[in-house]
Order: sequence, then structure tokens, then C-alpha cells
Amino acid sequence: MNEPVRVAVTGAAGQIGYSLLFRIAAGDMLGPDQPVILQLLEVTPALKALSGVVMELNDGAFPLLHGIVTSDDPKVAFKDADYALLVGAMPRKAGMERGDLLSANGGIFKPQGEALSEVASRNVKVLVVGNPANTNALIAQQNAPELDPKQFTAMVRLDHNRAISQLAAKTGAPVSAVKNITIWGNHSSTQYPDLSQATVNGQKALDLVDQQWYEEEYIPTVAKRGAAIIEARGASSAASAASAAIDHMRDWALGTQDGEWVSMGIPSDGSYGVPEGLIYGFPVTIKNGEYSIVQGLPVSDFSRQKMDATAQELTEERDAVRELGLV
Ligand code: NAX
Repeated sequence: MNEPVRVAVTGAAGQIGYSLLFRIAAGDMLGPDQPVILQLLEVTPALKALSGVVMELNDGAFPLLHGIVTSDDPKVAFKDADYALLVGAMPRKAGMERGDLLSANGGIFKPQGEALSEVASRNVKVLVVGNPANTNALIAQQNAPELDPKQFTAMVRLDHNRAISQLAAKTGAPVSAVKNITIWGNHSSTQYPDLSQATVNGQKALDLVDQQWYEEEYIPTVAKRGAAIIEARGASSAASAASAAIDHMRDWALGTQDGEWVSMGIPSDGSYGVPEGLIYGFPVTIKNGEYSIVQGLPVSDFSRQKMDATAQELTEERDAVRELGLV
């Protein structure tokens, strides 16, 4: 059995937290030999609700759960954290402009970036789930001068998983038969779920479906899935988001399978003409805890236009948070 690692989770009393914490405690994220200490951050008014979640975690009697810390202070919750899942964020409310949303989230992710820089493990792996995830990750990253920018990532894995599931349903194959889908860009409706390299049971996905379905049904269905869930459930995706966060961190920690890739929102190094520094969804492989962008994939005119449109949106978000002095 390994020494316990410290996993910080923000927004721990929220909907996603309620699924996520139990999966982490069960070993789904870091494997059956890796004990964890959960370090949970909430805003002060939610600490009471969080104490109830802690009671339930204790009542789960999870053998891998070696301790729980709760706090409303990021410097306590992030102390020596090996993994940090930043879930808590300010949701968009009716009538809120994008600038207001970015500014409200800046008030959360700037101090959290600073605290991570100051007190987390020097090797901390940070995943931002709270929306707007890519730009919140950029804000945290830019306020963490003592950490490597590559330690900050954003979640596009839920989109990736939705893209797998929709293609599997269309082709009648199990999800395990679907490989090498990419979500390029932003976790927003401009994301580009790309099937050009995807395979189903080893066959090219685009030989199995027609282009019109791909462009007019598949891409919008994946990109707008979050809204469809809110419409049906009366609440935003939570268990599937938690599951995607588990997948993202598990693959980052333990690696991807040979010959397969996953999608992660990571700082662009300029690959595929994506402006350097944007936190952008890329196809990545992972080995020994380090991700690398899959290089040399062909980019069609259709893909280019979609990849540029989502990059443009992220550039605008970055410019807006720059103007607000957040990065
Ligand atoms: P909830 O509103 O249920 O929970 C959020 C929790 O965060 C609340 O308990 C709140 O008190 C806490 N919080 C707020 N500010 C905080 C701060 N400064 N420090 C610590 N905690 C703080 O939302 P939930 O459904 O759990 O969703 C959380 C976030 O995930 C939202 O921003 C949501 O938009 C985002 N999502 C991102 C997804 C992705 O794929 N990247 C998909 C799912 C989800 O929509």
C-alpha cells in the first residue's frame, strides 16, 4: 500500500462534489492501492452542509480514505495537495453579462491560484471543472508563479465522453469500441468534437456515418448536451461531470493506453496553430504523469474553421480577463 496522497476539492458541498468525493474515496481516481486524504474547500455558509457530506463519507467506511480536512480557507485546503480539483465556481445567473461572470470567477480563481502557488505540493496536478473552465484555469495558472503552467488543466473530458457515447449509439457499438475522438478548444458550445481520426472497432468512424449527420446532428448534440440535461433534469449534469473529472485525473496520474488518446484542456504550445498560452482542448497521450499533445494529425478545411472559431472565443475570454487585470 502506498503512502496517502492529498486530494483537494473545491465546491465540495455542491452537486458534483456529492458524486465526486465518494468515487475518489472508493479508489476510482487513483487506483485500489492509493490511500487519499481529502481536503475540502467551501464558502463559509456551505460549511454546515459540507459537514453532512463528511458524515456520509465517514459512514462509507472507505478503506482508502485516510483523512478528511474541511476549510473555507484555500491555504488550508490546498496545503501540500498533490491533486486539486477546482469545482466550485460562480454560475451564470439570468441577466449576467460575460464580463460580470468572468469578473466574479476571477474573484475565486485568482486567490485560489495564489494559494496553490504558495502551499500546494510542487508537483500538484490541477483540474478546473468550474465554468467557464478553460478561462478559470488560465486565471488560476497566471496567478501561480511558483508552479509550472503545465500543471493547470481544464475539463473537456465530459464532452469527450459524450462524444464517444453518441457515436457508439449511432453505430450500435459498445463505447469501448470507440477510439481517438478529440474535443478541440473550449468547454462551451463552440467546442469541436472531431471524428476525423476516430475509429469504431478499428473502422474509420466517418466511413460509418454520413457527413450531414456528423455536421448537422452529431456536433450540435454533443456541444449542447449540457443544456439538454438541464432541460430534462432541472439541474445541470453532476454525476457525469464527476465521472469525467475522475477519468481526467486518473489518466493524468496513471497514463493512457498504448495507441489511444484522450482530450484535455491544456496550455497551448502553439501546436496546430492554436495561439500559445490559451487553455485549449487537445488530443493528448500521457506517460509517467506527463501529457503530450498528439502531433501530426491531418487538419481538413472543415476542422481548421472549427478549431479557429473555438480558439477565437478563448482569445476573447482571455482578452476580457486581461482587461479586468486578472491575468
Ligand atoms: P453547485 O452550485 O451544486 O456547487 C458549487 C459549489 O461550489 C457550491 O457548494 C458553492 O458553495 C461552492 N463554491 C462557490 N464558490 C466557492 C469558492 N470560492 N470556494 C469554494 N467553494 C465554492 O454546482 P455544481 O453542479 O457542483 O457545478 C460546479 C461547477 O461545475 C459549475 O461552475 C458548473 O458550471 C461546472 N460544470 C462544468 C462542467 C465541465 O465539463 N467543465 C460540466 C458540469 C458543470 O456544469
